[in-house]
Amino acid sequence: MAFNYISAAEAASLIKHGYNIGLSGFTPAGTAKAVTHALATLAEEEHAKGNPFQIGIFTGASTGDACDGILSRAKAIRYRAPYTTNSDFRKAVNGGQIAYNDIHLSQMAQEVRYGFMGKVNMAIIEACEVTEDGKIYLTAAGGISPTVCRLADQIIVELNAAHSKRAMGLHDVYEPLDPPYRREIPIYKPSDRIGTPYIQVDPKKIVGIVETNWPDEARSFADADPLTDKIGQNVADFLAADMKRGIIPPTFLPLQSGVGNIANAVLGALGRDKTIPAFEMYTEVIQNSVIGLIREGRVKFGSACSLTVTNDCLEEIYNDMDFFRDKLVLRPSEISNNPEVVRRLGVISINTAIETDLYGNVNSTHIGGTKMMNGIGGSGDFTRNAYISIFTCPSVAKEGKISAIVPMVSHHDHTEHDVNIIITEQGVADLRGKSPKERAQAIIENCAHPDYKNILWDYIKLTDGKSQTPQAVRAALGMHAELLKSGDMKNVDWSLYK
Ligand code: 0RQ
Repeated sequence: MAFNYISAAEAASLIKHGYNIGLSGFTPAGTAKAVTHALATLAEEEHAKGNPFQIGIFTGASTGDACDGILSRAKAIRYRAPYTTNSDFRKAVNGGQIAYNDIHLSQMAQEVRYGFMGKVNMAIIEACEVTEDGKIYLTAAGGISPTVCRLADQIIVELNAAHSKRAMGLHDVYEPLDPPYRREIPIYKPSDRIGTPYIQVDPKKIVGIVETNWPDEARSFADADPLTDKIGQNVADFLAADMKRGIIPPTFLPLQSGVGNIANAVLGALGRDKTIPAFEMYTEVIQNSVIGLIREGRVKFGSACSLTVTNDCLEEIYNDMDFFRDKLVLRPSEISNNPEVVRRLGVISINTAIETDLYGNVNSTHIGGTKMMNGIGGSGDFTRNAYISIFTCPSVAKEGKISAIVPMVSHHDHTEHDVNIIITEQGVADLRGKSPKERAQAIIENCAHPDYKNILWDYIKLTDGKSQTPQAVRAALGMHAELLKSGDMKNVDWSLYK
């Protein structure tokens, strides 16, 4: 069947006010860019004419400025799920202009299938190749593309020449059946492939192909600094010690690691620590550091949802596919982050906290309990099901005016039942096998910044000190209240709560 090659503006004109669009991508990797750009222009034109124009967006994780940024500035987004990192989107969400549904990334595709978020009218999928019989070959991310392609009434393909056709074969596309017909997901090791390297669609649903040459908006991360280096080293030392005492098998276990500078520093430290054997990754995002470790033979295999790497790194991978082909696989997010598989493989998860409380509850999403930062991402998918779940963060933020260790988190993402280890630059709190009161001791002594240790112990004195989880309910958010009042948690006056 001959496809209809159209411009991005023509493609955008097929999208109507009120539509829900399903986008490819996971992080800025592999997201649609050209049609969303044109859609922002269309929305602005419609708004100028006094017409409403807003859409719902279903995607894999964060996108880039060419989607979340430009569409939120154009006031074109009514609803969006899941994770995002864009600052303009964040402003619009916290300003009450966008309905944002921050769900676990592994659940996104199935909740769309279950109909929780409404119909998918149009899928916009970035591809490196599409065949006349309807095989779509994705670029740098799996995301929720298989699901939205199947559910959408119509599909637009952004055929992006910035992604080499050598990406063909990177993907393992697999969509589980829904209950009551779902079976086990037959992945028994990170390198298992269980699907096809393409998405098969009915070619009649492809209403247009937009040819582009638009590189991913890859972020490069800051070089490791002494703080992130120390956190990374603490993680590596902790894992090496756990292996030495036989908790982690000598073959090691697959790792998952979140996104960002700390994650990069952690992987750097793990790569350098030769007491840890070469390991595999069963993770959601592969960053530059992992590619380096694959080249060095320190990472044997990487299973992920996306290659969130800089463009020169991506180019390097595409140019050397003969080397990488049996060392990398990209999966849809419901498989890369699948709780069943994570638990079966015994994945060690490493994610980032905004704040953690004395008992091991973690807030990864909200500043001050109300303002959305990014979202939960895949951190919950992995944490709840991990062999060992680790959270890292600097012990303080904003020049020490904020302690990341607080009496009670201002928002709960990961509960005390799921969090095993907390690591800051100060040290490691091993919460495994401990009661809440024992956890508080470990967290204050090993993880809190020295400026806050006495403040936290003084808080404990306000409690009865005996209950299962000692809290002084009125004072529990006292450090947050002080931050709002004076701008520095250190000024908290516990006598006000006696
Ligand atoms: O503020 O941007 O003004 O400098 O938060 O913090 O330390 O630069 O760290 O970029 O890794 O972000 C948890 C948000 C950390 C991120 C979070 C302020 C701090 C700074 C950013 P500035 P850093 P990061 C992966 C899996 C979601 C869960 C997860 C995240 C800014 O890692 O979104 O891991 N995680 N998902 O100053 C007030 C505090 C603060 C604070 C930090 N306690 N109070 N501000 N900040 N702590 C994603 C995927 O699944 C794809």
